[in-house]
Amino acid sequence: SKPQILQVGPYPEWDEVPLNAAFSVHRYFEASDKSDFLAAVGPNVRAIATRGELGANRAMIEACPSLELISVYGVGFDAVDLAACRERGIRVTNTPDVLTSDVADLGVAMMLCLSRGMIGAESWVKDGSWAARGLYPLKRRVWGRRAGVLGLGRIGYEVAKRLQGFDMQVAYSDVAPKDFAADWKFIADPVALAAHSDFLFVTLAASAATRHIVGREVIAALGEEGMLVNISRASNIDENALLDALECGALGSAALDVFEGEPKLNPRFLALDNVLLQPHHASGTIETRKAMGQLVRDNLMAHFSGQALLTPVL
Ligand code: 8YV
Repeated sequence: SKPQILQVGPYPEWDEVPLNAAFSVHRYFEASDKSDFLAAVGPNVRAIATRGELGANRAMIEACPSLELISVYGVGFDAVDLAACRERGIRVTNTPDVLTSDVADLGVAMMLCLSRGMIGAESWVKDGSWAARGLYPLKRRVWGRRAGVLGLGRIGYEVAKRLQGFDMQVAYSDVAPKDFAADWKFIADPVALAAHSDFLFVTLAASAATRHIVGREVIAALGEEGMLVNISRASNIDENALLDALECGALGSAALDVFEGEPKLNPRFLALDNVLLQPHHASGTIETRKAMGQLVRDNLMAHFSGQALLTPVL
């Protein structure tokens, strides 16, 4: 009698237990033949529990004719086919707010880590270079320099606040100036923002409209001393343009938490020494992931008990 749900990707144990207690769960990620599995369980599925980066595509949604709700474990819902949901009146929820500060923290940590060369510096200690070769090469400061925030939403705002705390000069780009951002310079055009920045943070919700918004022009404007930090989605950046610029030094460096085709990434990234590569874990703290899992379940529970969804997208 428990509602049947489709679970697209794995969750931590602390989420699996209560999810399985409340629902009859079909574990898509464990099926060896995904389309056979969907054909078998799809007709009974009333909700999908997924993850930000996995989403739910049209084929999956169509295989579930009784689908009522998609509950996303993540703030980004770009991987959910919203058009397919709208056509059928399927509701969608995400997990905003609970992850904002952790995502901002990781973005700023990546900037500091890469600018000060902390990964290489640790190797310098561990491999004996400090004793054998002497002082570690000098790196670039962060405080006092110019930071651009592309997309001043919830996460961009928390990034900007932190950068201000580091005594950086903060500018931002968005569709319009924000009332709450009077301390920060508004620069509408992303290319102009990049030209004005030593560090450019990409904090935009991804959509078809933002695809490759960081393209060759933005990257060229950021320039050979500039650093790009991406804690949003890979699709916001033209990855080939980024790789070309990093390889020839037209862009100084990049700190990236997201990649096209992740968790596999373009091997060109692995050959670079002007990058900091992270495994899409900006929201990955125990505290935040527990809150995200709770919100996924609370939305499912609200739906099946006829209450208002807590954090609806659709
Ligand atoms: C992932 C994210 O969802 O919030 C988002 O949009 O991309 C992340 O929080 C997380 O890796 C869980 O799947």
